[in-house]
Amino acid sequence: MLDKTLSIILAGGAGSRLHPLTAERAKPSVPFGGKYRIIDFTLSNCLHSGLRRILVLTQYKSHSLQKHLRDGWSIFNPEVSEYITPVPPQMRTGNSWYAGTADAIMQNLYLLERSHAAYVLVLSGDHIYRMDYAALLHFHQEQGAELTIACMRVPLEEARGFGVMSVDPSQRVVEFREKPANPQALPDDSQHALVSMGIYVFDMDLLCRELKFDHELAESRHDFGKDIIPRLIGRQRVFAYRFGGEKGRVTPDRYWRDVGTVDSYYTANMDLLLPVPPINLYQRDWPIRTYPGQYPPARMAPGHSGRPGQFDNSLICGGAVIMGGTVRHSILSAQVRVDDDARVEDSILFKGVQVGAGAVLKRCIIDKYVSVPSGEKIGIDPVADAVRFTVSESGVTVVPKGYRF
Ligand code: ADQ
Ligand code: ADP
Repeated sequence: MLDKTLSIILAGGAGSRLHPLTAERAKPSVPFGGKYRIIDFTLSNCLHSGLRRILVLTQYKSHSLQKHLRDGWSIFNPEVSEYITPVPPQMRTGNSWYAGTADAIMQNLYLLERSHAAYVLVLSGDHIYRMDYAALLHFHQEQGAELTIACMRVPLEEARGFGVMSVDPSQRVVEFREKPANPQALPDDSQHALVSMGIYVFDMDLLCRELKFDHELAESRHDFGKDIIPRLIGRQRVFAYRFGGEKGRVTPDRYWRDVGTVDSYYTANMDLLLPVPPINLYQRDWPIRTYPGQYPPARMAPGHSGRPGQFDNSLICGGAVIMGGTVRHSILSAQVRVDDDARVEDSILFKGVQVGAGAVLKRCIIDKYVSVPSGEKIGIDPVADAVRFTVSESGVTVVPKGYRF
């Protein structure tokens, strides 16, 4: 089945709720976990699942993403480059950009038709998870499904941000509502709902037919969740695949995050610092690939004061230097520098961030190459920060790329 599957990663959405991290880059290209970009998780899943025909559909602010795919997934990992094809928007069906997720594929229908694949795996480029898609494809075939939607339980109050579904005992989907105001709970669990992960396996024939039909509908938004899927329920064999049911893995995969907002992005990063992180970056049979920057070793050293540089429960990438500062429960990307008596806590510092002597950072995300002056305080007073920066609902302060103090 793997040979007969074409994988399509949707990587073109605007990611507006992740602003300002997406001010200059598409969401799949936002740095994650110190050395990765968000899309690396989905691409690694594809490779480790044995998928070898992968299209990445780009659109919004795709320069950074294109560069990452070229450098991380081609030049520095040449053995995988032949499997992955970035596709720019080409306006093949008219004078417009992709209107919605289904339109993104419709505008590239010629790539589907000439692939001679039997199945299309539709994936999103902005989720953090580890998943063996081979098990999903196997389920699709076993059920004789025409469309299979990967799904999982989430707390009821979170469900209104997703496609919410109901299934019968054979796991056939009997109802699908995109982002309902009042999501329906599971029959056996009043606190949770079953939601779509935005991961679909389509029979090629059904997908091509439906995309062409949808293309002609003036009132359609040309979106899988809003238009295509609700229309197929009750008419075609649509099944739900419960994520986390795969057998034979060292750790059961139950962790999946749509990092669509600053708060969900921040929390998913911080999850990597839990005593047992829910996603294992160290599993040798499932490495997350990325751009392998060439950096000198990370270094902790005494600063000018003679006090030692320290860190505790943090991820520290190559070339980072902590000279007399203290870093706690934080993620430091490559080439970050923390000077004398500076304190960094519960924060995420992107590549090349400089933290001057005595500065204090708490619950911050600082974008690439920002230089924080000596003595500056960020994240201590959210009201004052909100005047200068973006502060999330839960009080995480984001200092954007290019910010000058
Ligand atoms: P959303 O999270 O709202 O819902 P959506 O904005 O449709 O997802 O984006 C899905 C993926 O497609 C993202 O990776 C995005 O970057 C990409 N994308 C969006 N617009 C695009 C465009 N015009 N061109 C190319 N790519 C584009 C969906 C489903 C829900 C489900 C959640 C799970 O509709 O039912 O619950 O995903 O996260
Ligand atoms: P961003 O702000 O998102 O990093 P860029 O336009 O700077 O936007 O593009 C970044 C991408 O370029 C990275 O994802 C990475 O794969 C690639 N890249 C190329 N050279 C380097 C480098 N020397 N250091 C880090 N990333 C690099």
